[in-house]
Amino acid sequence: MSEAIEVKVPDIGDYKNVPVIEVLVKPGDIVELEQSLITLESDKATIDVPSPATGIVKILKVNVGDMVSEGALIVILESTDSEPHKSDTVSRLAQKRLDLPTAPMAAPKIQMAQEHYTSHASPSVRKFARELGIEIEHVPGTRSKGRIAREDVTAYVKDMMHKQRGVSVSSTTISNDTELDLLPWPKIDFAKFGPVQSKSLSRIKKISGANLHRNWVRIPHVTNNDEADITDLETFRVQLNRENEKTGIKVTILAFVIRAVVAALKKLPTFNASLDGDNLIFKQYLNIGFAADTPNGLIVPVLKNAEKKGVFDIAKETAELAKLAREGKLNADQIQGGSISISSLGGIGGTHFTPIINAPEVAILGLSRSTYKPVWNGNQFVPRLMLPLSLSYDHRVIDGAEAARFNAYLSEILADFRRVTV
Ligand code: CAO
Repeated sequence: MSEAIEVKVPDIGDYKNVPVIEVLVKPGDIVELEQSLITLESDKATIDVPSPATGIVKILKVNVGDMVSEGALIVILESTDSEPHKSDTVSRLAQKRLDLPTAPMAAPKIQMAQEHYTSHASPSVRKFARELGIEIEHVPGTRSKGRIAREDVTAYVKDMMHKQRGVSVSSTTISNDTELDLLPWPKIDFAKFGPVQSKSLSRIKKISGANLHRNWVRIPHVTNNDEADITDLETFRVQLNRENEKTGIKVTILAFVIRAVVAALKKLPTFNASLDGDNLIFKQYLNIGFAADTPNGLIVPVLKNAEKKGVFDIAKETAELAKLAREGKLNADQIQGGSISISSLGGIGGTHFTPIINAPEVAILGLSRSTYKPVWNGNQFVPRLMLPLSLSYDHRVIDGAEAARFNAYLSEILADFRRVTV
Protein backbone atom coordinates (compact mmCIF):
# COMPACT_ATOMS: atom_id res chain seq x y z
CA MET A 1 0.00 0.00 0.00
CA SER A 2 1.30 3.49 -0.84
CA GLU A 3 1.79 6.01 1.97
CA ALA A 4 2.55 9.75 1.83
CA ILE A 5 5.71 10.60 3.75
CA GLU A 6 6.79 14.12 4.68
CA VAL A 7 10.55 14.17 4.35
CA LYS A 8 12.09 16.84 6.54
CA VAL A 9 15.60 18.07 7.18
CA PRO A 10 16.93 15.64 9.79
CA ASP A 11 19.13 16.36 12.77
CA ILE A 12 22.12 18.08 11.24
CA GLY A 13 23.84 19.03 14.42
CA ASP A 14 24.32 22.69 15.19
CA TYR A 15 23.78 23.87 11.65
CA LYS A 16 20.97 26.40 11.20
CA ASN A 17 19.71 28.26 8.11
CA VAL A 18 21.86 26.25 5.77
CA PRO A 19 21.56 26.98 2.04
CA VAL A 20 20.23 24.32 -0.33
CA ILE A 21 22.93 24.13 -3.01
CA GLU A 22 21.56 21.28 -5.07
CA VAL A 23 18.13 19.77 -5.61
CA LEU A 24 18.71 16.30 -7.00
CA VAL A 25 15.11 15.23 -7.67
CA LYS A 26 11.94 16.58 -9.24
CA PRO A 27 8.25 15.70 -8.93
CA GLY A 28 7.54 12.36 -10.58
CA ASP A 29 11.05 10.95 -9.95
CA ILE A 30 11.26 7.47 -8.54
CA VAL A 31 13.76 7.41 -5.69
CA GLU A 32 15.45 4.59 -3.87
CA LEU A 33 15.92 4.30 -0.14
CA GLU A 34 18.91 6.46 0.86
CA GLN A 35 19.10 8.18 -2.52
CA SER A 36 20.18 11.79 -2.01
CA LEU A 37 17.33 14.28 -2.41
CA ILE A 38 19.03 17.61 -1.77
CA THR A 39 22.47 18.90 -0.82
CA LEU A 40 22.97 21.54 1.88
CA GLU A 41 26.15 23.44 2.42
CA SER A 42 27.32 25.08 5.60
CA ASP A 43 30.60 26.87 6.14
CA LYS A 44 32.18 23.63 7.21
CA ALA A 45 30.37 20.81 5.51
CA THR A 46 28.22 19.62 2.64
CA ILE A 47 25.28 17.49 3.71
CA ASP A 48 23.26 15.17 1.50
CA VAL A 49 19.73 14.51 2.75
CA PRO A 50 18.77 10.98 1.74
CA SER A 51 15.33 9.56 1.08
CA PRO A 52 13.91 7.61 4.02
CA ALA A 53 12.09 5.22 1.69
CA THR A 54 11.69 3.99 -1.85
CA GLY A 55 8.93 5.94 -3.54
CA ILE A 56 7.80 8.64 -5.95
CA VAL A 57 8.46 12.35 -5.40
CA LYS A 58 5.01 13.96 -5.26
CA ILE A 59 5.74 17.52 -4.16
CA LEU A 60 9.04 19.33 -3.93
CA LYS A 61 9.12 21.95 -1.19
CA VAL A 62 12.57 23.52 -1.61
CA ASN A 63 14.56 25.26 -4.30
CA VAL A 64 18.27 25.92 -4.74
CA GLY A 65 19.15 28.92 -2.57
CA ASP A 66 16.50 28.30 0.11
CA MET A 67 17.79 28.42 3.69
CA VAL A 68 16.72 25.45 5.80
CA SER A 69 17.16 24.12 9.32
CA GLU A 70 16.27 20.89 11.05
CA GLY A 71 12.60 19.99 10.56
CA ALA A 72 12.07 21.98 7.35
CA LEU A 73 9.86 20.12 4.87
CA ILE A 74 11.79 19.03 1.76
CA VAL A 75 9.65 16.61 -0.17
CA ILE A 76 6.36 14.78 0.01
CA LEU A 77 7.07 11.25 -1.05
CA GLU A 78 4.61 8.55 -1.97
CA SER A 79 6.24 5.50 -0.50
CA THR A 80 6.15 2.28 -2.47
CA ASP A 81 7.85 0.30 0.29
CA SER A 82 5.80 -2.53 1.75
CA GLU A 83 6.97 -1.80 5.31
CA PRO A 84 5.21 0.94 7.32
CA HIS A 85 7.06 4.28 7.70
CA LYS A 86 7.18 6.96 10.26
CA SER A 87 6.03 10.31 9.02
CA ASP A 88 9.41 11.96 8.73
CA THR A 89 13.12 11.42 8.88
CA VAL A 90 13.45 13.12 12.26
CA SER A 91 11.20 10.62 13.96
CA ARG A 92 13.13 7.79 12.30
CA LEU A 93 16.32 9.18 13.80
CA ALA A 94 14.66 9.37 17.20
CA GLN A 95 13.52 5.79 16.84
CA LYS A 96 17.01 4.68 16.07
CA ARG A 97 18.38 6.37 19.14
CA LEU A 98 15.83 4.54 21.30
CA ASP A 99 16.78 1.28 19.62
CA LEU A 100 13.21 0.70 18.51
CA PRO A 101 12.68 -1.68 15.60
CA THR A 102 12.60 0.35 12.39
CA ALA A 103 13.09 0.20 8.62
CA PRO A 104 16.70 0.93 7.47
CA MET A 105 17.44 4.47 8.59
CA ALA A 106 18.41 7.22 6.19
CA ALA A 107 20.91 9.34 8.09
CA PRO A 108 22.27 12.52 6.53
CA LYS A 109 25.61 12.07 4.78
CA ILE A 110 27.83 14.79 6.12
CA GLN A 111 31.16 15.56 4.60
CA MET A 112 33.47 18.06 6.23
CA ALA A 113 34.64 20.54 3.64
CA GLN A 114 38.36 20.58 2.83
CA GLU A 115 39.25 18.19 5.63
CA HIS A 116 39.57 14.63 4.39
CA TYR A 117 39.25 15.61 0.75
CA THR A 118 41.26 18.06 -1.28
CA SER A 119 38.34 18.66 -3.64
CA HIS A 120 35.03 20.09 -2.58
CA ALA A 121 32.04 18.00 -3.65
CA SER A 122 28.92 16.63 -2.03
CA PRO A 123 28.67 12.91 -1.27
CA SER A 124 26.16 12.44 -4.09
CA VAL A 125 28.50 14.06 -6.60
CA ARG A 126 31.37 11.92 -5.30
CA LYS A 127 29.21 8.83 -5.68
CA PHE A 128 28.24 9.87 -9.21
CA ALA A 129 31.92 10.35 -10.13
CA ARG A 130 32.81 6.99 -8.58
CA GLU A 131 30.10 5.25 -10.61
CA LEU A 132 31.63 6.71 -13.78
CA GLY A 133 35.11 5.64 -12.71
CA ILE A 134 36.26 9.24 -12.41
CA GLU A 135 38.61 10.46 -9.71
CA ILE A 136 36.86 13.52 -8.32
CA GLU A 137 40.20 15.22 -7.69
CA HIS A 138 40.66 15.57 -11.46
CA VAL A 139 37.34 17.37 -12.00
CA PRO A 140 37.50 21.18 -12.05
CA GLY A 141 34.76 22.71 -9.90
CA THR A 142 32.85 25.65 -11.35
CA ARG A 143 30.66 26.57 -8.38
CA SER A 144 31.41 28.99 -5.59
CA LYS A 145 34.65 28.23 -3.71
CA GLY A 146 35.52 25.75 -6.50
CA ARG A 147 32.82 23.31 -5.45
CA ILE A 148 32.30 20.45 -7.92
CA ALA A 149 28.71 19.96 -9.10
CA ARG A 150 27.22 16.96 -10.88
CA GLU A 151 27.29 18.96 -14.14
CA ASP A 152 31.05 19.47 -13.71
CA VAL A 153 31.55 15.69 -13.59
CA THR A 154 29.40 15.27 -16.72
CA ALA A 155 31.34 18.03 -18.51
CA TYR A 156 34.63 16.42 -17.50
CA VAL A 157 33.57 13.03 -18.91
CA LYS A 158 32.39 14.65 -22.17
CA ASP A 159 35.67 16.51 -22.46
CA MET A 160 37.67 13.31 -21.95
CA MET A 161 35.64 11.46 -24.58
CA HIS A 162 36.05 14.36 -26.99
CA LYS A 163 39.83 14.39 -26.50
CA GLN A 164 40.02 10.63 -27.05
CA ARG A 165 38.18 10.98 -30.36
CA GLY A 166 40.17 14.00 -31.48
CA VAL A 167 43.40 13.79 -33.47
CA SER A 168 46.18 16.23 -32.89
CA VAL A 169 47.91 17.10 -36.16
CA SER A 170 50.17 19.56 -34.44
CA SER A 171 52.52 16.95 -33.08
CA THR A 172 53.53 13.38 -33.73
CA THR A 173 54.80 12.98 -30.21
CA ILE A 174 52.61 11.28 -27.62
CA SER A 175 50.33 14.19 -26.76
CA ASN A 176 47.56 12.23 -25.04
CA ASP A 177 49.71 10.37 -22.49
CA THR A 178 47.34 10.92 -19.62
CA GLU A 179 44.34 9.45 -21.45
CA LEU A 180 46.24 6.21 -22.03
CA ASP A 181 47.71 6.44 -18.56
CA LEU A 182 51.22 6.24 -20.00
CA LEU A 183 54.42 7.56 -18.54
CA PRO A 184 55.15 11.08 -19.74
CA TRP A 185 57.35 11.36 -22.82
CA PRO A 186 61.02 11.50 -21.70
CA LYS A 187 62.39 15.03 -21.74
CA ILE A 188 66.10 14.85 -22.40
CA ASP A 189 68.68 17.52 -23.00
CA PHE A 190 70.48 15.70 -25.83
CA ALA A 191 73.09 18.47 -26.05
CA LYS A 192 74.51 17.11 -22.78
CA PHE A 193 75.83 14.12 -24.73
CA GLY A 194 77.23 15.86 -27.82
CA PRO A 195 76.43 18.37 -30.56
CA VAL A 196 72.83 18.25 -31.85
CA GLN A 197 70.69 20.03 -34.40
CA SER A 198 66.94 20.60 -34.17
CA LYS A 199 64.78 20.52 -37.30
CA SER A 200 60.99 20.77 -37.40
CA LEU A 201 58.99 17.93 -38.90
CA SER A 202 57.57 18.49 -42.39
CA ARG A 203 53.84 19.16 -42.65
CA ILE A 204 53.31 15.75 -44.28
CA LYS A 205 55.24 14.00 -41.48
CA LYS A 206 53.12 15.77 -38.87
CA ILE A 207 49.87 14.75 -40.56
CA SER A 208 50.90 11.21 -41.46
CA GLY A 209 52.48 10.76 -38.01
CA ALA A 210 49.26 11.74 -36.24
CA ASN A 211 47.27 9.38 -38.45
CA LEU A 212 49.73 6.51 -38.00
CA HIS A 213 49.72 7.06 -34.25
CA ARG A 214 45.91 6.97 -34.05
CA ASN A 215 45.69 3.92 -36.28
CA TRP A 216 48.35 2.01 -34.36
CA VAL A 217 46.75 2.76 -31.00
CA ARG A 218 43.11 2.30 -32.01
CA ILE A 219 43.27 -0.70 -34.35
CA PRO A 220 44.14 -4.16 -33.03
CA HIS A 221 46.71 -5.06 -35.68
CA VAL A 222 47.86 -8.56 -36.53
CA THR A 223 50.29 -9.23 -39.39
CA ASN A 224 50.16 -12.42 -41.42
CA ASN A 225 53.46 -13.17 -43.18
CA ASP A 226 53.70 -15.36 -46.25
CA GLU A 227 55.81 -15.77 -49.37
CA ALA A 228 54.70 -15.95 -52.99
CA ASP A 229 56.70 -17.82 -55.60
CA ILE A 230 57.08 -15.22 -58.38
CA THR A 231 59.78 -17.02 -60.38
CA ASP A 232 57.62 -17.42 -63.49
CA LEU A 233 56.00 -14.02 -63.09
CA GLU A 234 59.42 -12.38 -62.92
CA THR A 235 60.46 -14.06 -66.19
CA PHE A 236 57.24 -12.77 -67.76
CA ARG A 237 57.76 -9.27 -66.29
CA VAL A 238 61.33 -8.99 -67.64
CA GLN A 239 60.16 -10.18 -71.06
CA LEU A 240 57.25 -7.71 -71.07
CA ASN A 241 59.54 -4.81 -70.22
CA ARG A 242 61.98 -5.85 -72.94
CA GLU A 243 59.17 -6.00 -75.52
CA ASN A 244 57.79 -2.63 -74.47
CA GLU A 245 61.02 -0.78 -73.89
CA LYS A 246 60.08 1.93 -76.38
CA THR A 247 56.89 2.88 -74.56
CA GLY A 248 58.94 4.08 -71.61
CA ILE A 249 56.56 2.28 -69.25
CA LYS A 250 58.35 0.02 -66.80
CA VAL A 251 56.26 -2.69 -65.18
CA THR A 252 57.43 -3.54 -61.67
CA ILE A 253 56.13 -6.35 -59.52
CA LEU A 254 53.90 -3.78 -57.79
CA ALA A 255 51.59 -3.54 -60.82
CA PHE A 256 51.07 -7.32 -60.83
CA VAL A 257 50.46 -7.31 -57.09
CA ILE A 258 47.84 -4.54 -57.44
CA ARG A 259 46.06 -6.64 -60.06
CA ALA A 260 46.28 -9.73 -57.86
CA VAL A 261 44.97 -7.78 -54.84
CA VAL A 262 41.92 -6.73 -56.90
CA ALA A 263 41.17 -10.40 -57.54
CA ALA A 264 41.66 -11.22 -53.83
CA LEU A 265 39.30 -8.39 -52.79
CA LYS A 266 36.64 -9.76 -55.13
CA LYS A 267 37.02 -13.19 -53.59
CA LEU A 268 37.26 -11.97 -49.96
CA PRO A 269 35.19 -8.75 -49.81
CA THR A 270 35.69 -8.23 -46.06
CA PHE A 271 39.12 -6.83 -46.94
CA ASN A 272 37.28 -4.13 -48.92
CA ALA A 273 35.14 -3.09 -45.96
CA SER A 274 35.27 -0.35 -43.34
CA LEU A 275 33.91 -0.24 -39.82
CA ASP A 276 31.11 2.24 -39.14
CA GLY A 277 30.14 1.80 -35.49
CA ASP A 278 28.69 -1.69 -35.26
CA ASN A 279 28.21 -1.94 -39.04
CA LEU A 280 30.54 -2.97 -41.81
CA ILE A 281 30.41 -0.95 -45.00
CA PHE A 282 31.20 -3.20 -47.96
CA LYS A 283 32.58 -1.09 -50.78
CA GLN A 284 31.58 -2.01 -54.29
CA TYR A 285 34.51 -0.11 -55.81
CA LEU A 286 38.10 -1.38 -56.05
CA ASN A 287 40.51 1.48 -55.40
CA ILE A 288 44.03 0.54 -54.36
CA GLY A 289 46.22 2.91 -52.31
CA PHE A 290 49.99 2.55 -52.38
CA ALA A 291 52.49 4.16 -50.06
CA ALA A 292 54.93 6.43 -51.84
CA ASP A 293 58.15 7.56 -50.24
CA THR A 294 58.58 11.30 -50.94
CA PRO A 295 61.28 13.76 -49.81
CA ASN A 296 58.73 15.25 -47.42
CA GLY A 297 57.45 11.97 -46.03
CA LEU A 298 54.98 9.21 -46.63
CA ILE A 299 51.93 9.76 -48.82
CA VAL A 300 49.36 7.26 -50.10
CA PRO A 301 47.99 7.99 -53.61
CA VAL A 302 44.95 5.95 -54.62
CA LEU A 303 44.63 4.18 -57.96
CA LYS A 304 40.92 4.30 -58.77
CA ASN A 305 38.83 1.52 -60.38
CA ALA A 306 41.79 -0.83 -60.55
CA GLU A 307 39.60 -3.71 -61.73
CA LYS A 308 39.10 -1.92 -65.06
CA LYS A 309 42.83 -1.56 -65.71
CA GLY A 310 45.41 -3.93 -67.11
CA VAL A 311 48.92 -4.32 -65.70
CA PHE A 312 50.38 -1.77 -68.15
CA ASP A 313 47.84 0.90 -67.29
CA ILE A 314 48.37 0.20 -63.59
CA ALA A 315 52.17 0.52 -63.96
CA LYS A 316 51.79 3.79 -65.90
CA GLU A 317 49.30 5.31 -63.47
CA THR A 318 51.19 4.32 -60.30
CA ALA A 319 54.38 5.86 -61.75
CA GLU A 320 52.45 9.08 -62.55
CA LEU A 321 50.83 9.22 -59.13
CA ALA A 322 54.17 8.53 -57.39
CA LYS A 323 55.77 11.35 -59.42
CA LEU A 324 52.97 13.76 -58.47
CA ALA A 325 53.36 12.68 -54.83
CA ARG A 326 57.09 13.40 -54.87
CA GLU A 327 56.47 16.80 -56.45
CA GLY A 328 53.76 17.57 -53.88
CA LYS A 329 51.16 17.98 -56.63
CA LEU A 330 48.51 15.40 -55.72
CA ASN A 331 45.00 16.75 -55.31
CA ALA A 332 42.63 15.67 -52.50
CA ASP A 333 40.72 13.28 -54.76
CA GLN A 334 43.92 11.37 -55.55
CA ILE A 335 44.59 10.48 -51.92
CA GLN A 336 41.17 9.31 -50.78
CA GLY A 337 38.58 6.59 -51.36
CA GLY A 338 40.89 3.59 -50.99
CA SER A 339 39.74 -0.02 -50.53
CA ILE A 340 43.05 -1.34 -49.19
CA SER A 341 46.64 -0.06 -49.30
CA ILE A 342 49.94 -1.59 -50.37
CA SER A 343 53.27 -0.58 -48.93
CA SER A 344 56.11 -1.77 -51.14
CA LEU A 345 59.64 -1.66 -49.78
CA GLY A 346 60.80 -4.23 -52.32
CA GLY A 347 62.88 -1.72 -54.23
CA ILE A 348 64.86 -1.05 -51.07
CA GLY A 349 65.18 -4.29 -49.11
CA GLY A 350 64.01 -6.12 -46.02
CA THR A 351 62.44 -9.50 -45.41
CA HIS A 352 59.15 -8.78 -43.62
CA PHE A 353 57.68 -5.84 -41.70
CA THR A 354 54.48 -4.72 -39.98
CA PRO A 355 52.70 -2.08 -42.05
CA ILE A 356 50.21 0.14 -40.19
CA ILE A 357 46.63 0.04 -41.47
CA ASN A 358 45.46 3.18 -43.25
CA ALA A 359 42.13 3.77 -41.43
CA PRO A 360 39.26 3.48 -42.19
CA GLU A 361 40.57 0.64 -44.34
CA VAL A 362 40.85 -2.71 -42.58
CA ALA A 363 44.02 -4.13 -44.11
CA ILE A 364 47.33 -3.19 -45.68
CA LEU A 365 49.71 -5.39 -47.65
CA GLY A 366 53.44 -4.93 -47.18
CA LEU A 367 55.85 -6.16 -49.85
CA SER A 368 59.53 -6.76 -49.13
CA ARG A 369 62.38 -7.58 -51.47
CA SER A 370 62.06 -10.82 -53.43
CA THR A 371 65.04 -13.17 -53.20
CA TYR A 372 65.98 -16.60 -54.48
CA LYS A 373 65.48 -19.31 -51.91
CA PRO A 374 65.85 -23.08 -51.98
CA VAL A 375 62.32 -24.50 -52.14
CA TRP A 376 61.54 -28.21 -51.79
CA ASN A 377 59.47 -29.38 -54.77
CA GLY A 378 58.82 -32.86 -53.44
CA ASN A 379 62.00 -34.34 -54.89
CA GLN A 380 64.68 -31.74 -54.45
CA PHE A 381 65.45 -28.18 -53.44
CA VAL A 382 65.11 -25.80 -56.38
CA PRO A 383 65.92 -22.08 -56.51
CA ARG A 384 62.70 -20.05 -56.57
CA LEU A 385 62.20 -16.29 -56.45
CA MET A 386 60.11 -15.63 -53.32
CA LEU A 387 58.24 -12.40 -52.66
CA PRO A 388 57.59 -11.72 -48.94
CA LEU A 389 54.00 -10.64 -48.18
CA SER A 390 53.11 -8.97 -44.85
CA LEU A 391 49.37 -8.48 -44.48
CA SER A 392 48.36 -6.37 -41.45
CA TYR A 393 44.66 -6.61 -40.70
CA ASP A 394 42.15 -5.14 -38.26
CA HIS A 395 41.34 -8.09 -36.02
CA ARG A 396 37.98 -6.57 -35.10
CA VAL A 397 36.87 -7.14 -38.68
CA ILE A 398 39.08 -9.92 -40.05
CA ASP A 399 39.87 -13.28 -38.48
CA GLY A 400 43.30 -14.87 -38.67
CA ALA A 401 42.00 -17.62 -40.95
CA GLU A 402 40.63 -15.08 -43.44
CA ALA A 403 43.97 -13.28 -43.48
CA ALA A 404 45.84 -16.53 -44.11
CA ARG A 405 43.38 -17.27 -46.95
CA PHE A 406 43.95 -13.82 -48.44
CA ASN A 407 47.71 -14.29 -48.51
CA ALA A 408 47.42 -17.88 -49.75
CA TYR A 409 45.13 -16.76 -52.59
CA LEU A 410 47.47 -13.91 -53.51
CA SER A 411 50.41 -16.35 -53.56
CA GLU A 412 48.43 -18.71 -55.78
CA ILE A 413 47.70 -15.95 -58.31
CA LEU A 414 51.22 -14.57 -58.26
CA ALA A 415 52.64 -18.07 -58.78
CA ASP A 416 50.43 -18.52 -61.84
CA PHE A 417 49.16 -15.18 -63.09
CA ARG A 418 46.73 -16.82 -65.53
CA ARG A 419 44.53 -17.40 -62.48
CA VAL A 420 44.01 -13.67 -61.93
CA THR A 421 40.91 -13.61 -64.12
CA VAL A 422 39.55 -16.98 -63.08
N1 CAO B 1 61.62 -7.25 -54.93
C1 CAO B 1 62.72 -7.02 -55.66
N2 CAO B 1 62.86 -5.92 -56.41
C2 CAO B 1 61.85 -5.04 -56.42
C3 CAO B 1 60.69 -5.23 -55.67
C4 CAO B 1 60.60 -6.41 -54.93
N3 CAO B 1 59.53 -6.65 -54.18
N4 CAO B 1 59.87 -4.17 -55.87
C5 CAO B 1 60.49 -3.35 -56.69
N5 CAO B 1 61.69 -3.88 -57.03
C6 CAO B 1 62.66 -3.30 -57.92
C7 CAO B 1 62.01 -2.75 -59.16
O1 CAO B 1 61.81 -3.76 -60.14
C8 CAO B 1 63.00 -1.72 -59.57
O2 CAO B 1 64.11 -2.39 -60.16
P1 CAO B 1 64.94 -1.74 -61.38
O3 CAO B 1 65.49 -0.47 -60.85
O4 CAO B 1 65.95 -2.76 -61.68
O5 CAO B 1 63.96 -1.54 -62.48
C9 CAO B 1 63.49 -1.17 -58.24
O6 CAO B 1 63.19 -2.16 -57.27
C10 CAO B 1 62.84 0.14 -57.82
O7 CAO B 1 61.44 0.03 -57.90
P2 CAO B 1 60.57 1.31 -57.59
O8 CAO B 1 60.53 1.52 -56.14
O9 CAO B 1 61.05 2.44 -58.39
O10 CAO B 1 59.16 0.95 -58.17
P3 CAO B 1 57.95 0.19 -57.51
O11 CAO B 1 56.90 0.14 -58.53
O12 CAO B 1 58.36 -1.11 -56.92
O13 CAO B 1 57.47 1.12 -56.29
C11 CAO B 1 56.73 3.09 -55.20
C12 CAO B 1 56.89 2.39 -56.53
C13 CAO B 1 56.18 4.47 -55.42
C14 CAO B 1 55.79 2.29 -54.33
C15 CAO B 1 58.11 3.13 -54.53
O14 CAO B 1 58.99 3.89 -55.31
C16 CAO B 1 58.10 3.67 -53.12
O15 CAO B 1 57.99 4.85 -52.89
N6 CAO B 1 58.27 2.75 -52.16
C17 CAO B 1 58.37 3.12 -50.77
C18 CAO B 1 57.06 2.85 -50.08
C19 CAO B 1 57.18 3.14 -48.61
O16 CAO B 1 57.83 4.10 -48.18
N7 CAO B 1 56.57 2.30 -47.80
C20 CAO B 1 56.69 2.37 -46.40
C21 CAO B 1 55.49 3.02 -45.85
S1 CAO B 1 55.37 2.79 -44.15
O17 CAO B 1 54.43 1.51 -44.03
